Amino acid sequence: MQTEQRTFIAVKPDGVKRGLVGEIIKRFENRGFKLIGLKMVDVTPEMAEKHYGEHKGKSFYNRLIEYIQSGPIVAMVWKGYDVISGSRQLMGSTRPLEAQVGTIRADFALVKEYNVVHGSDSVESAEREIAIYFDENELCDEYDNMAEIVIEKLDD
Ligand code: DAT
Ligand code: MG
Repeated sequence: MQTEQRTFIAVKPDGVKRGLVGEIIKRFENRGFKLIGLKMVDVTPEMAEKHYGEHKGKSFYNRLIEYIQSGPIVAMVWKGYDVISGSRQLMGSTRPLEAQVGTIRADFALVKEYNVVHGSDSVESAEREIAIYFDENELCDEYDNMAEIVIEKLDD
């Protein structure tokens, strides 16, 4: 069953440096998802540790925390039907060489350490991650866009 959700998406520092922000946003827009929050952020150590808390203790944790602070990210909130799994599908597998061609990670990345984009993996992590980067009053949901049209079609 399709449900309306919100998710946290970030263009990671490598994606920003490589000029992939527009390309990534375009793919989410094309899919029919609705952009409700957007900003550039220099991630602080506190934000990085909150964001990746689930990976604390793993061998790659320190590098991951460093990497997410290695330049600004573009932090976004997207809304839509099944946007959490839909955005994971658009992003592709964590390991770019295992991702399907046509996904962001397969098309623009080679290694998991620099895989260009982040997306929440569950409703709980989405709400937790949104709260790290946005105040609720920074989210703009009061406008009609393509996502509304897609949702109407689903209801037919
Ligand atoms: P995803 O970003 O697909 O949700 P994840 O949550 O398992 O993947 O991991 C977060 C990020 O950490 C991932 O995008 C890249 C990095 N990462 C994951 N597993 C790794 C590993 N074994 N070695 C190095 N970096 C890793
Ligand atoms: Mg993850």
